[in-house]
Amino acid sequence: MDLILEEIIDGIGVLTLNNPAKRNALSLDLCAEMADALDHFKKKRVPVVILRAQKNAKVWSAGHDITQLPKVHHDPLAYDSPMEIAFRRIQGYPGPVIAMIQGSVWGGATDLTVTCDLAVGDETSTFAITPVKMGLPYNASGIMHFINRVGSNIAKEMFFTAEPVKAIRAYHFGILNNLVKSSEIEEFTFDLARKIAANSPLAVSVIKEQFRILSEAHPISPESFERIQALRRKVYNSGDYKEGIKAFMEKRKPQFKGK
Ligand code: LCV
Ligand code: LCV
Repeated sequence: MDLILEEIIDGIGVLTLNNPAKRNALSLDLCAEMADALDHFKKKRVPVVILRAQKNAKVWSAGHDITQLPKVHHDPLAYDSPMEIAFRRIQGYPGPVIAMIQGSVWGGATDLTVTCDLAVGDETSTFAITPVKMGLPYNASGIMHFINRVGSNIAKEMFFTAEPVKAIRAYHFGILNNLVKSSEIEEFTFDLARKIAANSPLAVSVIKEQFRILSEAHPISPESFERIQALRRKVYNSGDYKEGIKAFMEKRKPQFKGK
């Protein structure tokens, strides 16, 4: 079954998350299909891509497929994991990828949203980043996505509380470029995409790549890099991480012990 629907409508690429039974969880297969679809669009020189869920979805995406997270002693967000590969495909796509959000967005899917170039949401959209709910160490590039988008203090509030941010605040925080009514979001987003597609695709793609290079220009010493890795290893080797996953699978609240 296609976990990602791939269409080209009026010259605009449209990717639809298509696994509502699993709340569009970012499974290994769904992420792989997303990366492939972007490769197909790139070959067809599609200038702008819209990433959406099915119309009026209650849940845009439930985030990383928790049943596929490594149980313990493995990095849950490794550089070569399908979700991270899909994120880098979006960043490297030679044209804007616009997230069109209806419904609730969880965990890695909120990272996906702030990794996209633009985001348009309706009044039902909410955004939560949830590693602390599972005792999980988020990764450095993922944290940078949030700092670059909303700034440190807002990003810390989101990471420390793991609470969903509602549409109005998401708009004020800059998670959303535009907040429009559910009834208007499709037309609004397609108009935005068409406006961009009417400009020079070469200039747009080069300016996007410049943004990427400049926003990632954070010199970090090898020692700092190793310290980040050691800190994260402590977390994904911890009993808390094991308990976090187990609690989700058993559909109960986790009992964290801080080690
Ligand atoms: C696998 C799922 C999921 C799911 N994985 O429907 O950011 S980090 O670091 O935390 C990162 C590791 C990450 O992204 O972790 C995932 C964070 N996601 C969440 O915490 C959201 C977990 N899901 C939920 O809270 C609920 O499912 C929501 C509120 C999204 C939807 O609730 P609703 O009552 O509408 P169900 O919970 O009944 O879910 C429907 C089916 O989707 C599966 C869930 O197990 C169920 O499957 P079955 O019908 O087979 O029981 N599902 C939902 N989320 N992230 N599977
Ligand atoms: C030379 C001009 C100009 C002009 N240069 O009056 O950001 S980047 O990367 O794009 C960067 C390279 C950059 O800054 O590119 C320039 C971007 N600027 C624009 O796109 C605005 C171009 N101008 C216009 O859209 C209109 O001129 C505005 C809306 C500014 C004003 O319109 P209005 O009808 O009041 P006219 O267009 O009739 O212009 C009056 C005179 O000013 C000249 C224009 O050629 C005209 O000269 P003549 O009377 O000799 O015909 N002019 C206007 N803008 N950027 N010349």
